[in-house]
Amino acid sequence: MEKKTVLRKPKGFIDVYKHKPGAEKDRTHYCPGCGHGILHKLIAEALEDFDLVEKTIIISPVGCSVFAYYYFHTGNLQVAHGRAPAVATAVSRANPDSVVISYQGDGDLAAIGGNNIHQAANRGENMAVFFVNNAIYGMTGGQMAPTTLEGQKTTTTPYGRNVKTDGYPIQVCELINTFTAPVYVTRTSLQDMANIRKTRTAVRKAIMNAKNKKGFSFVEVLSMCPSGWKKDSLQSQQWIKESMVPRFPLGVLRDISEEAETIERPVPVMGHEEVKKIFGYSEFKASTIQKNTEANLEKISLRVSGFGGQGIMSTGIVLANVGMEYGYNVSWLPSYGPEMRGGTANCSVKIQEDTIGASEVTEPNMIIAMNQPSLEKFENIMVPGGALMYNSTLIDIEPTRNDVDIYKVPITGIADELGDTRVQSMVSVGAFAAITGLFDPEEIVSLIPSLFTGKPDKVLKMNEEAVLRGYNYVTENFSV
Ligand SMILES: Cc1ncc(C[n+]2csc(CCOP(=O)(O)OP(=O)(O)O)c2C)c(N)n1
Repeated sequence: MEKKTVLRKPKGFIDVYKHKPGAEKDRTHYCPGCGHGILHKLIAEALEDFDLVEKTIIISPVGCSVFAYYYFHTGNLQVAHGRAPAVATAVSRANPDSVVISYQGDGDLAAIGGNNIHQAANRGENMAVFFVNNAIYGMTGGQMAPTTLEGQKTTTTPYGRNVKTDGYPIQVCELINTFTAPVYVTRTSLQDMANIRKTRTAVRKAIMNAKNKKGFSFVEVLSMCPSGWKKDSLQSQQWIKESMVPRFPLGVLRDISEEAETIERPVPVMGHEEVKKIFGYSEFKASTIQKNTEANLEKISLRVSGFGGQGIMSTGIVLANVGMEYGYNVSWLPSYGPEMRGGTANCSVKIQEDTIGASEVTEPNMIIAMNQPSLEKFENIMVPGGALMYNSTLIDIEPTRNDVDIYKVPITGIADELGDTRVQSMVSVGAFAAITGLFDPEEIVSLIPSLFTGKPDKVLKMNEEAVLRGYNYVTENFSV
């Protein structure tokens, strides 16, 4: 039989990378010649080969690899700058049977996160750390990192790193090797095929150590950054060989993986009593509110969106709270992006019977668009058959989707009629109840005092009125 070569992505990768709602890509965001992509591939291949994709949780850092979670078909967490080893510790301790990977750059791991990595190494946490040393802060435009070489020009050392003022490059592997607990400490490079193969071996060893609960494995990988170094790909590989390797010698500094004992730590378990003590709950009580078994729209994945100040977050919080009172599983995830300064602010809300996995809503079955940019941004990512409600007081254009139910509601106008634009969020809540059939407006009204504790009666009254007006507008103008 003729041998056939099939070229495909390893199963450790997601097939289509959904960077932004609506933007699907088959390639990563890394610059041409960057080493991150190569290391990602070695990890993804190993996870497939060892059948560990399902068991692995990758902690991605702040840095160029901040988006690793778009690529790996594993569990993913993206964490604050330098804190990956601390989060990886928690994940590893709470899920001892998982394979935990802390993936970090040199700014992340050796500068802002310097202490974090030392403490995790010293405790011998069960994790594989992949440390990408490209001698620079790549993501932010090429500033000096702790690993920047003597004399190396960066944007913050334009005359070259001066050891008299900037200190010496930190040899992180050697530092990690001073701790007693780590089982595997090695430095490899991506400068050519032979070294990529050695990196592959190191990646596999570290991952297997994590799987076999051997403890802390540390793989430093010298990696190209053509954009930050202002070199082309070949020059970058050459530069690793000629300049980095003499300062950061390659090879295994420690390998006691074979003889190391398997780590067994007690899994921290928090029972009902402890949770009660910490959060001050009186009792978990089952909902007494009757659910509507014939709702129009269920398993709500909602995006509420508009200008900052339009009560976007409140709408989401109120809906999530009402959902909780009905006994649904709920989540609310605000998005405070650069959008806050002028464009759109938005939040994701899920209300459903099933357990909620991810709280970000990437494929909404409902949107509430309070301004035009929101309508334009979010209508395209809706699933067919969903419900699109938009604020016709402020939006002059028509939605373009014809495979979803459209609800044109003068949300701001109704609130203004009631005498206070701020109650527009509760108009949306009432309209939501009518469109989905999920909540009874009278139930929402009865919950208002507990949702707005401490507010004067007049405010409560106006919010109650707003819910009913929003509800009635929908039932009177649409067949729901
Ligand atoms: C608390 C905090 N401080 C600073 C920054 C800015 N910042 C973003 S990435 C980065 C450095 C990343 O460099 P490195 O870890 O070497 O990763 P690379 O981008 O080179 O892969 C910095 C300083 C930030 N995002 N958060």
